[in-house]
Amino acid sequence: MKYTPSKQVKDAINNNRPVLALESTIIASGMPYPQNKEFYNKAVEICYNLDVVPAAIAIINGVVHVGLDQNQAEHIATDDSVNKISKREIGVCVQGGLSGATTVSSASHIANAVGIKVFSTGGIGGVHKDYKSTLDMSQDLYSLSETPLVVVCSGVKSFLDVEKTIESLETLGVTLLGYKTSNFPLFYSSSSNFALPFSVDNVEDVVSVFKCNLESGLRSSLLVLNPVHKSDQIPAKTINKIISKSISKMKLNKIVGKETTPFLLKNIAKQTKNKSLETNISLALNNVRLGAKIAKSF
Ligand code: PSU
Ligand code: MN
Repeated sequence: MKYTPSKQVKDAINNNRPVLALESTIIASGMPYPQNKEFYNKAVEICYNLDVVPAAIAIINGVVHVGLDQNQAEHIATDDSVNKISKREIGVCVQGGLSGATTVSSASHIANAVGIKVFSTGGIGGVHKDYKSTLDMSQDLYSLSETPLVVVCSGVKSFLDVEKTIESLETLGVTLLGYKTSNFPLFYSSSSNFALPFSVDNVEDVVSVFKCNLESGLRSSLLVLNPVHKSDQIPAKTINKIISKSISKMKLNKIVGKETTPFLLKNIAKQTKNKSLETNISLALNNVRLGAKIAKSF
């Protein structure tokens, strides 16, 4: 299967110039329109201001694009027929000539395959709270264990079991590195009681840890935990109550599988009068900024 980088992305990779990979599920279903498109435009602008080439990854009519133009981004941001494509579904999406937004698992897989080293997202997938009865654990975790990439995030999706996810990341051999934090950030909230054993406070150190990982033969990702700015966070106590209410409502409405994330995000946004959306945008842009700086520092 061939991947199709834009001319700009191809030139940058060939000339060893900084490129930052971005997933597109955050655009397709992580945020509503038009905030998703505005988020994308701002992300692109942040990259260009730092002389880094943005490479959002999406499948459009069976073609895997690395680097999207305005029309392609608009398609992903607005078209309801766009599928959510994880790593195992790249092939079926391409074969069927379909369109798909990439998750962390598929985007990181494709980014690595074309030679990109750094990838920014909002929150990764992980172990769900009802794992014991559903076995719902994101492919993201396995993908991170087999993809040598620097992945910048602000924790895991807000409604997951953080403790179990951290445990699984250890089991799967994914290195955790706090960026200016000594505890695992909780997506909407910048700190938690989960201690991170290692942290750094500059991008040069992120790059050198990653290089040491590669030199020691590791093929897993370096997960950089970048907390949301304190001024934009929602206190854990407040947001946890809201998340619990949303999960109850979801169970009442018998929502399962792929529908769970969009339902919960919409419901949390409604209950917080869109504050959760603002926080989500703020942390995701902050991760783009840090990811771009890391890419530049290679
Ligand atoms: N975090 C969010 N919203 C999202 C996602 C993460 O706050 O929409 C997306 C990311 O693309 C992530 C994916 O890779 O959800 C994981 O989905 P699942 O749990 O179905 O594997
Ligand atoms: Mn899942």
